[in-house]
Amino acid sequence: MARLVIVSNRVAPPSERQQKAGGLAVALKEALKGDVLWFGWSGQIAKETSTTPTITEGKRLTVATIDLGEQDYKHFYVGFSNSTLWPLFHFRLGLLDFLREDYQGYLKTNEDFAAALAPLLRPDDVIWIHDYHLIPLAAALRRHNQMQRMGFYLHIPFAPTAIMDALPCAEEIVSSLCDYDVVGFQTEADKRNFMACAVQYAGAELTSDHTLSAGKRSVRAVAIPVGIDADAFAKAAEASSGSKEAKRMQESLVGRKLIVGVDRLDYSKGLTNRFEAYSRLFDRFPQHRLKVSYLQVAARSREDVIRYQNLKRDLDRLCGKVNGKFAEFDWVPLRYMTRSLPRSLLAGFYRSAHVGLVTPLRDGMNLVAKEYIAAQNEEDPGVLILSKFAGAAESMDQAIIINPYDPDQIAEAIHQALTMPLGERQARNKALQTIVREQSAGAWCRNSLMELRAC
Ligand code: GDG
Repeated sequence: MARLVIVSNRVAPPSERQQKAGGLAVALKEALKGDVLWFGWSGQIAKETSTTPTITEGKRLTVATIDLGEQDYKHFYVGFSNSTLWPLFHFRLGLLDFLREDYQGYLKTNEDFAAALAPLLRPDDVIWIHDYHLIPLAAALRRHNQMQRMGFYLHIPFAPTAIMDALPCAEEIVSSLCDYDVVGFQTEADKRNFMACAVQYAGAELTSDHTLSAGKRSVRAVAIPVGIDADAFAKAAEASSGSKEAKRMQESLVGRKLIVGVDRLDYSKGLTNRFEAYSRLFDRFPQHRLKVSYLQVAARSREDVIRYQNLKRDLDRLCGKVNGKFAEFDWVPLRYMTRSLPRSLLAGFYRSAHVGLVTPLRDGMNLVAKEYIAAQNEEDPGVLILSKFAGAAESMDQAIIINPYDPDQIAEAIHQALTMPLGERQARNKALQTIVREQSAGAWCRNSLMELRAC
C-alpha cells in the first residue's frame, strides 16, 4: 500500500505524544500504525527557518522536522495562524487581528514547508495535511511538481460567508483549499460553510452535495468527525481511579461532588462564561454551597499571543472573585490550575466527577466531551454538560445541551446534573457511550484515508 505522509504544524516528539495537551497528537495515534512519514515543525525556534529537515527513522514511522525562524514564528504562527485564522474560524471577529506582514509570513512559511518536504516525497505517496496553519501547502507543493493525492483536514470550525467576508485575503485562502483532492471537516455544518465559501470566493461550481469543480480540479468535501479510542481511555480511567492521586482527590473532597472541566486556556473554550455560571449556581441554588467542588484544569497555551495573555489575566481575576465570594474557611469552591496534568490522571478525575463541563463558545469537535463519557463507570455515571456550539453536539445530543452565552442556563444545567436520578444518568450515558465508540479515532482515520486513497 502507498506510504502515508502526514503533515501538521507541530510534530510532537515521542516523549510528548501521549502526555501533551492538544487534540491533534491524540487523535492521530491510529493513523501512525502503518508506513508513515510525519513532517512538521519541531517546536524549536532558530534564527531562520531551515529547509533541510532533521530526519528520525523508526521502524514504520519516520519523523522529519524543521525549525522555524524567529520572524516566521512571529508572523506565521503567532500572527496569521493564531491571531487571524483562529479567531476568524471561531466566529470571533472582535478578536481578529490582520496584518499584511503576517499573511506574507504565512505564505512564506508554507513555501518553506513545501521546499523542505518535496525532496522527501515519492510519486505514489498519499499526503494528508492537517489544520489551518497549512491551508496553502497543497498549492505550494504543486508548484514543486508534486502531483500526488492530497487531502486536507480542518480540525476547527469553518466560517460561514458572512464571517469569511472579514478576511482581506479570503479569495486566496478559500481558493487554496480547492487545490486539494479531498477536504475534510468535523461536521456537516462546517462542510456546508466551506462549499458556500468556495462558490463565493473561489468561483467553484457545486457538482453534487459533496463535490465542487474549481478550475481543472474536482474537490470532494466530506464531514468526518474526530474521535478517541474509548476502550483504551476507559481502561486508563479505571486504572487511574485506584492511584494514590485519585485517593488524594477523594480525601480532599470529603464527600463533596466533583465537577470537572479540562481545556486548553483558550478563549474559544468559554471559560469566563463557565466561571460566571458557577458563581450563579450558588446564588440561584444555595443548597449546593459547601456540597460541590469544581476542578478546572486550564492548561496554558499560545502564551505569546496577546489575547491569550489577556484571557489568563481575566480568568485569574474571576477565579479570585468566585472563591472570595463563596469560600468558607474549610471549603474552596473553585480549584483552578493553569498547568497541564498527565493524561492518566485526568482520566481518573473524569471518572470520579459527577459533572463534566464542556462549554466552548465554538469548537471544531471537542475531544474532552468524548473522553469524559468514555471514562464513566456505567453503574454510577456522571453527567456531561455540552455546548451546542461544539462539533461534538451534532451527535452527542444525550448530554445536557446548553447555550454557553447564557450563564443562567449553565447554572441550571449544573443543578439538573447534580440532582439527576440514577436511571436517567444511566440511560443518557448508555446512548453517549455508543456514539463515542462509533465515532472513534480509528473510524476517523479509516474513513479519512479511504476517501483520500479513493480519489
Ligand atoms: C483541536 C480543536 C478538536 C487538555 N488539557 C490537558 C490535556 N488535554 C487534552 C484533552 C484532549 C485534548 O487535550 C484537547 O482536545 P480538544 O478536542 O478538547 O481541543 P483542542 O486542543 O482545541 O483541539 C478541537 C481537536 O483539535 C481534534 O480535532 O476536537 O475542536 O480545537 O485530548 O484531554 N492533556 C493533558 N494535560 C492537560 O492538562 N495530558
